[in-house]
Amino acid sequence: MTTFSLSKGFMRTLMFVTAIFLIGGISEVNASATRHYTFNITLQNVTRLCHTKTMVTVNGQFPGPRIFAREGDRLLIKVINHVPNNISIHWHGIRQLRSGWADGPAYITQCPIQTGQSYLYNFTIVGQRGTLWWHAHISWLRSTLYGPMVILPKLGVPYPFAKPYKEVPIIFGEWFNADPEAIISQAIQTGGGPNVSDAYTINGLPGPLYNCSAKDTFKLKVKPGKTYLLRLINAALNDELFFSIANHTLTIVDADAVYVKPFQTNTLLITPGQTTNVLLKTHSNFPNATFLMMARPYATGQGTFDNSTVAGILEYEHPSKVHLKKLPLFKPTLPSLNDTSFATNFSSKLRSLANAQYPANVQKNIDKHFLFTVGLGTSPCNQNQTCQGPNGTRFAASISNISFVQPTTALLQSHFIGKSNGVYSPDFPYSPNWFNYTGNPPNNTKVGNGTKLMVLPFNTSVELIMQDTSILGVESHPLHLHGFNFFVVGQGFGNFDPNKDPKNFNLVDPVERNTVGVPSGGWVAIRFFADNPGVWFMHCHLEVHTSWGLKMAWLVLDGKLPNQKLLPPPTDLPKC
Ligand SMILES: *[C@@H]1O[C@H](CO)[C@@H](O)[C@H](O)[C@H]1NC(C)=O
Ligand SMILES: *[C@@H]1O[C@H](CO)[C@@H](O)[C@H](O)[C@H]1NC(C)=O
Ligand SMILES: *[C@@H]1O[C@H](CO)[C@@H](O)[C@H](O)[C@H]1NC(C)=O
Ligand SMILES: *[C@@H]1O[C@H](CO)[C@@H](O)[C@H](O)[C@H]1NC(C)=O
Ligand SMILES: *[C@@H]1O[C@H](CO)[C@@H](O)[C@H](O)[C@H]1NC(C)=O
Ligand SMILES: *[C@@H]1O[C@H](CO)[C@@H](O)[C@H](O)[C@H]1NC(C)=O
Ligand SMILES: *[C@@H]1O[C@H](CO)[C@@H](O)[C@H](O)[C@H]1NC(C)=O
Ligand SMILES: *[C@@H]1O[C@H](CO)[C@@H](O)[C@H](O)[C@H]1NC(C)=O
Ligand SMILES: *[C@@H]1O[C@H](CO)[C@@H](O)[C@H](O)[C@H]1NC(C)=O
Ligand SMILES: *[C@@H]1O[C@H](CO)[C@@H](O)[C@H](O)[C@H]1NC(C)=O
Ligand SMILES: *[C@@H]1O[C@H](CO)[C@@H](O)[C@H](O)[C@H]1NC(C)=O
Ligand SMILES: *[C@@H]1O[C@H](CO)[C@@H](O)[C@H](O)[C@H]1NC(C)=O
Ligand SMILES: [Cu+2]
Repeated sequence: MTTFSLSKGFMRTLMFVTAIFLIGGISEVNASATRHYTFNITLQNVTRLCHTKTMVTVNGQFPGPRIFAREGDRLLIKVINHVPNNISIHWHGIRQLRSGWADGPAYITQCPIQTGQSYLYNFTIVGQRGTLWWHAHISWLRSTLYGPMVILPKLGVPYPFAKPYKEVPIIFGEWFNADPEAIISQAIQTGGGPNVSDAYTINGLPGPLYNCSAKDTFKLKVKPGKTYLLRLINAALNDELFFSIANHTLTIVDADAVYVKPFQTNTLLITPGQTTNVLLKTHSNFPNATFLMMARPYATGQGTFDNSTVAGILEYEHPSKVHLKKLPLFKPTLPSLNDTSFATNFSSKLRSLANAQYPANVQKNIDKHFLFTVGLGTSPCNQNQTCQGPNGTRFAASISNISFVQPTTALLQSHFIGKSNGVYSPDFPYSPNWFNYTGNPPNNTKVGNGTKLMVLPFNTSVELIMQDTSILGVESHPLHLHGFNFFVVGQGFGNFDPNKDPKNFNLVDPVERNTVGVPSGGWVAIRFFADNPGVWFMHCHLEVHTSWGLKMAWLVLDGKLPNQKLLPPPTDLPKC
């Protein structure tokens, strides 16, 4: 048993509040181990855009601490709740093989950790390496409770690309001048859309394009002629983001902690919940210039959104002290805010590496085919209340027209102890009544509701079509599946055609990931193998849509063999 500590190569320089983070040689993270972390959930005053607010943090840090591990490691993370809110933490993208109790979504796999209580998250990282992240999984607390998980390959196993000189986690977030918990609770009460954020952030810093924020700028200092590995994470609450660095090309090498066939691009798109590793090759000579890296949203819905831009600075270190401030500053050109053709083109370039060492084991014989609609809708206003949703209703969202009703106890525990009556029903509707999903919207926008689970026998091979609808407007929805990676075998616009579209599926090298954007006004086809017993949440990673009910859960039953069964819960599992 060893305890990992930040190594000497890990440096943190503070210039005003401008922070630079670099990871040194990866060999400094020692071989396979059990790694211990303590997450003390505390309140901390943090100032951005000249607004100081008291926020929920891990160990007083914003963004939260980084977790470093290697493939094969066991992680033991003790979360102690010292704030008034209920807390749970999700390890986003971790497969959690037979360790569903550690997955984290509140009321799905665990009751939340109450004030004064603690819970030890205990899981092993099996067959995964790359960048993932952790975040709170209750209400909107993930707006301040998030951080990177850097999973290195096993010691001695190289990357399938040249070893980078340095590695840099870059985590995008959203800053609200107000308390996000108050924003979402007010929206739920009124039925209207929640207020949007005031800024985007890079590693917690909004950068120079906002008022009163120039000193809070992420700055990456680089040397000429080197390759840097940027570990990008979109932790924003409600917005997909375009990202680009002026005068530099990025090589995408990984998506959601799975290697991809490398390709070059000036701009990338990353949805909330997604991660991607990219190589940044610096100019071979000192360029006599400084460069901005910028991110701003890709937005397809009808609602208002934060249309601002976060910027960081890429600065070349020069041996002789040139006046860096006097150098010309170049800005990248980002796609327009609604550039769906960029989104389509970019996602079509993502292919699994699919070589002998990292094969793409795409499911070929499908046991169960499902089509779920995903989209918005309305639910009726309470009597005597005036609601601020469409035509005096409340905004809602659904999968297969079921707006998920959060239970008051955890689904996984109800399943495990065999007491599901009154908690959930195992009758999630797998196929909606056909309508012209992406045509003129139906005049009835009302959604159904319930706590319904889709039950899968152990080792079911699943194909799922997720079909966007035009109800209240088409929109891209980044759907995230817990407990599994899936292959994205096809996507298209309009209505999925079961006779025509499967002929074009890519079963050779489809990208394998845990979060995929359902195209605005289109569909996506994914395949996964249900080899992990437990209750697995699936939801839109736009938090506002999740709050409106765009979520459901799969129940994967135990297999016959002893090693195919969910283990009993840990003794410190929180109670509701
Ligand atoms: C956690 O933070 C609280 C409040 O700051 C402090 O009282 C407590 O000692 C901390 N616990 C640990 C284990 O660090
Ligand atoms: C935050 O600032 C307020 C006002 O100055 C102060 O009362 C409070 O104790 C501070 N909270 C923390 C956690 O530092
Ligand atoms: C973590 O889980 C493993 C597998 O269930 C178990 O053997 C081990 O005792 C647990 N560790 C702790 C500290 O609870
Ligand atoms: C950066 O790109 C712009 C626009 O393409 C170009 O005009 C400029 O010369 C480039 N600057 C450097 C330092 O490469
Ligand atoms: C670098 O740029 C500055 C300002 O534009 C200019 O004065 C200087 O001559 C340039 N140096 C070189 C080596 O190009
Ligand atoms: C952002 O939205 C505001 C308010 O709707 C608008 O005035 C502004 O022009 C927009 N900015 C951009 C860059 O689209
Ligand atoms: C995208 O936005 C531009 C400018 O705001 C607008 O002219 C155009 O119609 C929009 N395109 C789509 C497909 O909505
Ligand atoms: C609605 O208001 C009426 C008249 O004020 C009252 O009689 C009724 O009980 C109210 N209904 C509900 C559900 O609050
Ligand atoms: C709201 O009502 C108007 C007029 O009755 C109707 O045209 C429109 O479709 C309704 N919108 C929604 C979202 O129900
Ligand atoms: C669905 O609606 C679209 C747009 O109104 C229309 O072009 C298309 O023909 C419709 N499809 C079917 C199968 O009715
Ligand atoms: C909704 O559409 C149906 C079928 O097109 C029609 O019969 C019905 O009258 C419409 N309802 C309203 C409220 O417009
Ligand atoms: C579920 O739907 C029923 C029937 O429309 C409605 O009365 C109830 O309020 C809904 N529940 C929730 C939590 O939205
Ligand atoms: Cu969504």
